[in-house]
Amino acid sequence: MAAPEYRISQTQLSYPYEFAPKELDAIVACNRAHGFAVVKQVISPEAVEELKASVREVVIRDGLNPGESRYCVNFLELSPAAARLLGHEKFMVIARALHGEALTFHRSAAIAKDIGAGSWTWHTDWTFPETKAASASAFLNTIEGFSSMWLYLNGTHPSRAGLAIIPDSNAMDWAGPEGFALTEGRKSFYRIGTEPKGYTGMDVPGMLPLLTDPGDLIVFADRTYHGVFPHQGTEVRLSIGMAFRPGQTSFHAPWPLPESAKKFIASVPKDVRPVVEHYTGIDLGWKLEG
Ligand SMILES: O=C(O)CCC(=O)C(=O)O
Ligand SMILES: [Fe+2]
Repeated sequence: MAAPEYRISQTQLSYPYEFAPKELDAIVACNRAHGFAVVKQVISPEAVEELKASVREVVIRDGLNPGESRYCVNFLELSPAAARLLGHEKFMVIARALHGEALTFHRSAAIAKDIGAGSWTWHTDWTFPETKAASASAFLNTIEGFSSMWLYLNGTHPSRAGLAIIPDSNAMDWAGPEGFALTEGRKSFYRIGTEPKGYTGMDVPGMLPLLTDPGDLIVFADRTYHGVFPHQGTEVRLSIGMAFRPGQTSFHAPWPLPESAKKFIASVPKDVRPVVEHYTGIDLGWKLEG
C-alpha cells in the first residue's frame, strides 16, 4: 500500500538557511538570528553508514516494538563511531564556530524511530528559569547558549518522521504561533480555546518542515521549538544529536559523575580531552527532591 501523500506547506523564508560547511559566518549568523541552520554534507556516506550501524547496535539491539521511538541519552559514551565525531574536523569546526574555540561536550542522544510512530509533541528543549528542573535531562537543558547539532542519518522529510522547526522561536519573548498560547513553563503550546496541553498537530502557522539528505547537519538553538511528523516511510529512522556548551569550565550537575561517563572521558584521544574534561554525564535516576 502506498503511503498517503504528504502535503508540505513549506513556509517561504526571505533568507537562506542551507549552507555549505565552509560558510561558517553565515551558519552562525542564521542560527543566532533565526534559531536554526542546515549545513549540507558535513559527514561522508561512509560515516553515515558507520553511525547507522552503531545506532542499530547500541539502541535497537534485538528490535523495536511496532511504532516505537527509542532514545539513548548517553550515546557518545556507548558508541565509538559517534565519539569519533569529536575529532571530526568538518563537524568540530562548525561546533567551534557556534560555541567558541573553547567548548565543552554537554550531552548526546541517539533515536531509533520505527515506521508507524506518531507525531511528537511540539516543544523547546530548553528549561526556562521559571521552571525547576525535575530530571537530569531538564537540568542539563537549563544552560543558555547551547545549540543542538543533529544528524538525521536517513535524511529528514515530512513523510517519514521528519523534523520541523519554527524559525525565530528562539527569541526569549516568543509568545507562540499565531492563534496559540504557550503551556505552563513555556515547554510547548496549545491552540487557544482548546485544552492547554502540548500540541502534536503538524499544521502550525510559521512552521518549517526540514528536508535534508543523509550527511547533512541540522543545527538549532537552545530555545527553538520543534516538532516531528508521523513516520509513514519504509525504513526505521535513525538520528544522532549532540549539544556543546561554550567554555571549558565545570557545570555543577547535582549528581556524581556516572561510571560510564568516567570511562568515556578516559577513552578519548589526548587532543579531544579538553572538550570532554567537564562532561557531566547524565544520571537518569536523579530527581529533584521535595
Ligand atoms: O525525534 C526527533 O527528531 C526530535 C527529538 C527531540 O526533539 C528531542 O529529543 O528533544
Ligand atoms: Fe527536542
